[in-house]
Amino acid sequence: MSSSAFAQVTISQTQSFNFTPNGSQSLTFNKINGNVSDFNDILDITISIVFTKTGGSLSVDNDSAESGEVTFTHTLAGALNQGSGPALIDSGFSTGWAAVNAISSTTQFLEATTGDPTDEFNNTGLGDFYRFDPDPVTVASSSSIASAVWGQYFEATGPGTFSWNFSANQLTDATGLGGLQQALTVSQAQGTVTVEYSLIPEPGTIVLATIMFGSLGGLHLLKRRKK
Ligand SMILES: [Ca+2]
Ligand SMILES: [Ca+2]
Repeated sequence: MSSSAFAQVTISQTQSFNFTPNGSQSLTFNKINGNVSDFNDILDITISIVFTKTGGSLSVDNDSAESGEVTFTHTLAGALNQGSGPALIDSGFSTGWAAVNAISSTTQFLEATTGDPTDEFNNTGLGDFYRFDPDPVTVASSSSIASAVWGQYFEATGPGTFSWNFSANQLTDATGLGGLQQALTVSQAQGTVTVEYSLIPEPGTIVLATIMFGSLGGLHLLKRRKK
């Protein structure tokens, strides 16, 4: 095994969420114990989101006198929010990667209204009605955090934690005809957020070095590599 194979440590933490929109869930992660300057090298901080929307529905009652194609859209708009936690600014100085939309859509032909009241939603079960039950949708997003804010992920005085929250809002739309009455049920928001620290510990300064190298021989290899 080469010395470089010893050198890099990747610490991965994953937290899961599962809630009913509209809402949010707090996710707590560990900071790295030490100052940024305690480390020989910080290679990367990567955050990954996997977001799944399951269930929910969108029903449409066409109350217009016209028939035609109607496009149903059933979206769960998710976002990882910084709150009081470390900045979510990526290496392109954007936070846009932290917003994830799980989108389902279908286009259906609806008949003209069938005699039901034209000022309210009715489940007629006839040709002017359709219920869209979308399949589960999973979207993923991942980004490397800007080095300018890496210090926010470290705790100089010892082990520390931080919390972000993941939020999800249900959005629906039906377009194509006038007089469309809509009724919806919300999806469930489920998924994970993973924080990965890739770094090279400074020998002797932190527990991480012991865990990774397990012996003085390993530490010696790292020291030699730095010369
Ligand atoms: Ca109708
Ligand atoms: Ca109606």
